[in-house]
Amino acid sequence: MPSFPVRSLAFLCASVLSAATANNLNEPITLTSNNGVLDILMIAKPAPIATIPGKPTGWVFQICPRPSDNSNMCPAAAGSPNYYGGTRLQLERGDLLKVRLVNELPLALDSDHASEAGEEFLTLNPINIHTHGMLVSPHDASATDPTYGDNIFVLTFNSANGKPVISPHLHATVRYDYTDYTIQIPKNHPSGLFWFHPHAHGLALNQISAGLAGIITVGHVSDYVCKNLLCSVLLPSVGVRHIILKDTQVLPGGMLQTQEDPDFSAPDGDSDDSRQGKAMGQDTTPDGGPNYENGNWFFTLNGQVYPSMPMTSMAGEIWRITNASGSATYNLNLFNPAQNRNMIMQVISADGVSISPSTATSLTQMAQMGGAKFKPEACPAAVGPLATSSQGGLCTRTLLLMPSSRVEVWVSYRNTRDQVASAPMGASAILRTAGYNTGPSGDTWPAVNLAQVHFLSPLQLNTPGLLDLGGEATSISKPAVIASQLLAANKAAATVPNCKALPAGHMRRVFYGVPTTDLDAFGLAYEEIDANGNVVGAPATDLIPFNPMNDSVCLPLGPGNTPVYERWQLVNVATEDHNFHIHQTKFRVLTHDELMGTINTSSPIGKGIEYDNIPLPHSNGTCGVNPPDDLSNPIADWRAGLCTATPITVEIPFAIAGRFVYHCHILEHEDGGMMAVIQVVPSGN
Ligand SMILES: [Cu+2]
Repeated sequence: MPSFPVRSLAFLCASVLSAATANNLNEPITLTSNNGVLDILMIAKPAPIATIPGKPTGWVFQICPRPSDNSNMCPAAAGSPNYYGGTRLQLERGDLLKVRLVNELPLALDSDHASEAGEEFLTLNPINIHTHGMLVSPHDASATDPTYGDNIFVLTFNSANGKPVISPHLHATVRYDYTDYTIQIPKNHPSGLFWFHPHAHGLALNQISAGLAGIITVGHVSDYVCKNLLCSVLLPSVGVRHIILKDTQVLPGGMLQTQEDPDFSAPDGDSDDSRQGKAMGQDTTPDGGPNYENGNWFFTLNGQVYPSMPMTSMAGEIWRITNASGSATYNLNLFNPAQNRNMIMQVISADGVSISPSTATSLTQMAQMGGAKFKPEACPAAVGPLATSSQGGLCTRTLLLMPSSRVEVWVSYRNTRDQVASAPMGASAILRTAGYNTGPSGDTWPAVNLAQVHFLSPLQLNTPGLLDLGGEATSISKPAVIASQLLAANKAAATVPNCKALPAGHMRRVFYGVPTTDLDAFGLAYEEIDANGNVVGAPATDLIPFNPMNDSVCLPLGPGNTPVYERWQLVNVATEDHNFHIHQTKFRVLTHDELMGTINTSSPIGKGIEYDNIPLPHSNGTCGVNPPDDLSNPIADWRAGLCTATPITVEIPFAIAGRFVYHCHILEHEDGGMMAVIQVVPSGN
């Protein structure tokens, strides 16, 4: 019977492979710029999601090259493109991104905020787009150029849905059916991973939860990975994957719920098979909410539920991961069942821009650089002659991705000593989110197994312990060069009377929390502090929900429209986590030592890690929840020492003029008011 084991092995391999290929993770649909231009039609429309059981109808961006007949229809596509998974726009530095955004969305019938006074227009489902993380102009349309930049103060309505009643809440230029955008990418824009999504205040959660998001890649991984000769020889053997994380709730009747409810599913202590790519609806909710029993909450990669990821590259893979969920936080790890622990991964970039680990000399500094997104570990040394090559690398076993976070990691099989090694036959791992609780008054995001990883290829012999990072993506993106590249747009930006620079040594302080006037809302508060931490001018008294008529922060660019560096202290007085995101720039988290020193404007963007969103951990204590009625003022409580917050101070270079926003990127909170306007004006000389 010598042939039996061979035949059975062959049969086994064939069946494993066919099962795997059935749901292998596909790359997103990709559109690439040509001769410096990417000119696309982006149609927001309803479509069945074929990759989710029951094929619920979501809202997707159908994207195609701009038709030569100038029509607003994409030609019929072959096959059944997975638009829900998300499209990738591949650009080069210096490119022009031209978008015609078309609104063919249906009414938004389950929008919570549409029932609020003055916000009824949200039912009409207006849309816009934001290029998240990009250093580009938010310019307005002008007499000579009817197109918009990365500007969220324009809303495109589908005229088939009717016309809005104009109210003060309608804080945008109203357009119908389509809007043209022209977004110039500076020549020194960092290479890396960014994304695009709608930014209509009050509807952002609904539209993104329904599927409206995709990614933007600028340049190439080789711009910042493997800049030395040894590593560059290896790079062609490193696979690259783009992973867009989305989540969507499907009600018991099969309808997709756009108003995502964090209480859709009960927390799950055990990791049973029912959580492969989805969490079940629960039959009771602690706050007496709807009954979601027999509903499903899908957690997809590129729109696919619990796909397989066969790793066939000879030197591992770089995963470019985007959290494109509306409100969900992912606490990612790669679990190796045979070793019963989470595998170590090298961090290549955070929020799309490569990190510069060479500036960190200790794990402590790395931890400060990493903030709360990574628990950094030294990268294990390689086996053999390349044993010293792990100097300076940042490795981790967990990735805390709050909404809008991106991370790039290098993944390869690891032996029991965490060293890069050839995988034994049949080695596999599970990409999973371990679940995350955002605080006493926060949300509990479920633990879900997201994908199966199969290590199928023996490792190339000369694979080092970590990939060399050149850091070019950050070192080229000097704010002064960005400002000079965008000089014309900066000069043309609107001016504001009495807009004054922040005095040297002063900081802006932004509070996050719940307004005393509306416990169902979210708000920010603003004040200025001097070098001794004393409040200058009007102190913040209460959290304020978003008011587009109130531009809380204004600053002019420096002489000759050069960048201005500011420090902002972010104070979360709420009993749940939030995060900080600001448009049109990136920022560094200051270490304690840096905070004690003075601003160093020659210290480039490019030192450490450049973020566009960071977690703000919840306060501990009783701010905002004091007797007799549990309605105390959280800011007053904080000043009285009733809670401890963990203020995070960031250094922000402002190089781009215009009107834009900063906000919490948990979109339930942003839609609920946790957003404010900032205006950067030209210097006038
Ligand atoms: Cu928040």
